[in-house]
Amino acid sequence: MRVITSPVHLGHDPRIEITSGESVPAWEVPGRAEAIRRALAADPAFDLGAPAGHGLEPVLAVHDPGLVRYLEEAWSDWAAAAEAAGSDAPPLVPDTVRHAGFALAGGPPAVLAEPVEPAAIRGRVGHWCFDTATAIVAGTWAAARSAVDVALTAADAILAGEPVAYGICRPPGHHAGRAMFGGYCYLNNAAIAVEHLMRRGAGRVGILDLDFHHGNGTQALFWERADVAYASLHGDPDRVYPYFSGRAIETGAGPGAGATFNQPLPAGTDDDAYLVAVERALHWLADRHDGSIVVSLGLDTYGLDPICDFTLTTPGYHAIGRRVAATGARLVVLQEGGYYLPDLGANARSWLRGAAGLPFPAAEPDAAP
Ligand code: Q9C
Ligand code: ZN
Repeated sequence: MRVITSPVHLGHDPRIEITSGESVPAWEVPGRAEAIRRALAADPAFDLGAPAGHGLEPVLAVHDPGLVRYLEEAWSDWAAAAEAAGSDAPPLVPDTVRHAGFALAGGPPAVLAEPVEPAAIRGRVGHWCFDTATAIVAGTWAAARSAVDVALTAADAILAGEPVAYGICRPPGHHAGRAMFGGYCYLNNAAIAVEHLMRRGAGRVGILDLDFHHGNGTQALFWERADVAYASLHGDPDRVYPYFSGRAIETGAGPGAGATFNQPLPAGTDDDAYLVAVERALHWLADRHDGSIVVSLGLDTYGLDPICDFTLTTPGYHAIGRRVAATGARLVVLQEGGYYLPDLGANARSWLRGAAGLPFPAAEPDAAP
């Protein structure tokens, strides 16, 4: 199986996130992608390669040019302001975000059509970012762009006839929308891959979002689209992040009415219950795509994940990968979350071996250096 990976993500090391009023060590760390890469490199079933640069055009096909411009210049502006004040710039996190209530204070609808991006650096970040867990640091923009190239190169592999390709995307993407970022995500790798596949003649593309968290960004991007069906399984937003989307009543709108399918799941969801929900999602997706599915693969559904509450297992991932591949669709599998580093590589390997029709590995291979 083709695996696309790039070292550029290493420069994105946000170090901290702000959770429940405290600055804590970031969960979304460079070691995540490294753990996966090492586990796959040690298994001859996987053929690791570098991404090809695809430029900004596929990014701008999905994201607001203002967001792209912002992400590109945020760190240098922030660092320059800190330098002028004689200090080192800390990771950039908003302290005020554009809550929906601000729209009511903005005047008549004509004025609200284009919310104004403030000039101040501390205001700009809250215009685009919706949480306090998604810091910008020196290497963020390069890493986010590189994760997009990883996703697009994996998509190219299935356009060239491969049945399955996997991209070790870092940072992840499914929380990022057209004009917003958050949830450790800056650019929506999966959505950009979907758009790329469609523009190259793949027909309707299905999305199966298996991250523990609801992919609010991906859902919003395709909310009114009839030609992209989005199915997600996730922790119930009544209980967990991102709280404001992922309910079963959310099914799309306009031409996209009925093309979104959410299954919020309870704490403690195990392999068996999860596989039933996967079956339901695949059944729903079956006549809504023309032979390709982009999988947002979060491994934060794992029993030992430090920030989530499902109880999936390493062999469970093998069964899920096998089941998804049994659809016969070509799969572009893109990494999203997953925060238990000791088993992250084994879990990715297990899922992908299932998808490739290979047996569950009897033992961990020796990690390559
Ligand atoms: N106490 C992804 O898995 N904060 N993003 C959660 C936990 C943000 C998750 C708070 C979680 C973002 C790609
Ligand atoms: Zn997640």
